[in-house]
Amino acid sequence: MASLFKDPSKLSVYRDRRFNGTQEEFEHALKTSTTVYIGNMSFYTTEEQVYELLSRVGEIKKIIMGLDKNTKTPCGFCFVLFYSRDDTEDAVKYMSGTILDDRPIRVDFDWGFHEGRQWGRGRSGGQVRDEYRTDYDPDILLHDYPVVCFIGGYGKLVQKE
Ligand code: GTA
Repeated sequence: MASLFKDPSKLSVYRDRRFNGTQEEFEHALKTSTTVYIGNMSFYTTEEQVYELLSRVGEIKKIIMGLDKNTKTPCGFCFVLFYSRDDTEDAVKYMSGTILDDRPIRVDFDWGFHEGRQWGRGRSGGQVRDEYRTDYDPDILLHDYPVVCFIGGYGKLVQKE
């Protein structure tokens, strides 16, 4: 696992298309940031539950819940800001795949939270990938968990986060 963190291009397969900079700058941000993205969360998981779980790896500065931009309700992701880089790396190492509210969460390095990033970018208001839940896309599946799961009680079958 340690070697994974030495190569910034392998820190995350996710590339935020709204990051306003070069690939090098993006990779530098991933390598130094103290923010993680958590995906594949239940829509019913609360900030308190996230705090309870993630504070096991380190002291948390802030949690920002991801919200559906239309309904303003949680839509399955959040950002967790730590104080230290070591704790950030531990969150990715040890918390990814942990079951929270019956779902294996995905903890990913993030380039840093900015106002506006808390909103789902999908046309319906939620996350983009939820709108593709019946499609098979090997590129998206590669880095994820081989599970079929249900999104937060709405009973919609998704491939994965
Ligand atoms: N650090 O993995 C992540 C991550 N994700 C998935 C979202 N965010 C992430 N951050 C990190 N790691 O601030 C962040 C975003 C934003 C917030 C909400 O969460 O930076 P979103 O999920 O609603 O929108 O973001 P995003 O990130 O633009 O969507 P996604 O899923 O990556 O989609 C990117 C492109 O791939 C789109 O063009 C979409 O049409 C296409 N796509 C996505 N899923 C599929 C699929 N299954 N099949 C085909 N195409 C797909």
